[in-house]
Amino acid sequence: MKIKPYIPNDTSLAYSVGVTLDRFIKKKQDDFPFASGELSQLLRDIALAAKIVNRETNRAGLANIGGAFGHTNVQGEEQQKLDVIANIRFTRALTKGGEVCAIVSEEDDEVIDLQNSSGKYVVAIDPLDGSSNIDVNISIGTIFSIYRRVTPVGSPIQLEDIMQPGNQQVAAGYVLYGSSTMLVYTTGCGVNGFTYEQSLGEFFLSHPDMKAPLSGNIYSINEGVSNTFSQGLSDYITYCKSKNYSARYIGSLVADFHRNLLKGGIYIYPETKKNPKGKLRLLYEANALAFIAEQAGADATDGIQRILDIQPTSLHQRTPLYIGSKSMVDEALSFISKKSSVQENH
Ligand code: AHM
Ligand code: MG
Repeated sequence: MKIKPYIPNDTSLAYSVGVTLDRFIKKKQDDFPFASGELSQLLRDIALAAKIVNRETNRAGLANIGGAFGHTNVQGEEQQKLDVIANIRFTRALTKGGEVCAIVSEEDDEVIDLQNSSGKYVVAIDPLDGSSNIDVNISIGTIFSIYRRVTPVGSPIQLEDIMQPGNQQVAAGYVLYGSSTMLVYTTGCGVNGFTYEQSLGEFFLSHPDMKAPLSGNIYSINEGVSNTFSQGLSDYITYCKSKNYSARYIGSLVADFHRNLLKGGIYIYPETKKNPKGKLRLLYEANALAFIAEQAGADATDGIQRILDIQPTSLHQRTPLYIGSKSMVDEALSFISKKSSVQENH
């Protein structure tokens, strides 16, 4: 009997589906011999909830789960049914896993204490961002940040476990429910993206070691409220137009961010008359994307300081956000700072 070694046959007829998210997480864990595996499990829990939310979003038009829920959340925004469903799904997954002691969610007024003092991690999450886009079949997303608690494991959670600046994140990511569903995450060693293969029920590595272009020609901002922009920001937008940059704004942060990360561009949500401190939330929107941006070689600031260095003072704190290709963020900042110093001189 002859024994024949297996030689992979890389034909285009049977394309290779590659590395699953599970296998990738396990491989990364093995790189750290003292890792306990809890963070890996936590990432898997999030991926599982993402698959369920993906299923719910895909059938939203059929299952009477589109539309408003009839309540507003703590920020006074109308909750969609899918906001509530996604919040339940992620909370359940994070509770069952046992690695998490507390959750901060856009959909809950207070911190959720999971009464699991042996959990090492705190998760801040926007379960379904851009949810006003659900009913019109436009991409939406989930955004999450993971922190290690600072108080000893085994003791009750404290505010200091929750109110950590973004530079303390141990992992962060987003799920984009778009033309395909993707999960993109970082643990501080680069950024990797996984595409969901529906028929196999698995995320596969599709975007290894993602790097943002240093520059780009896309600017993403809600220009409908430009009459309340600062002079510096208005000048920057005029500059973008003079350079024939493309305006692209979906109104779903994850989708706008993801496109700009791949193609090169800047996303801006500034201070406006309606949202004097910006609209986006520091703990579960800006921080996660800022961590990913920096890990991919891009930048994120509030116009004055690095997003990741902002010390949070309240749970649902908002922040202006300038995020994207490094040189575009620098350019935007140079316009903004010029005008604010002129105004200060008056
Ligand atoms: P949400 O968390 O209530 O969904 O709001 C966040 C969304 C972002 O996804 C998006 O970029 C922004 O709000 C759009 O706001 P606007 O309609 O003011 O431009
Ligand atoms: Mg949101």
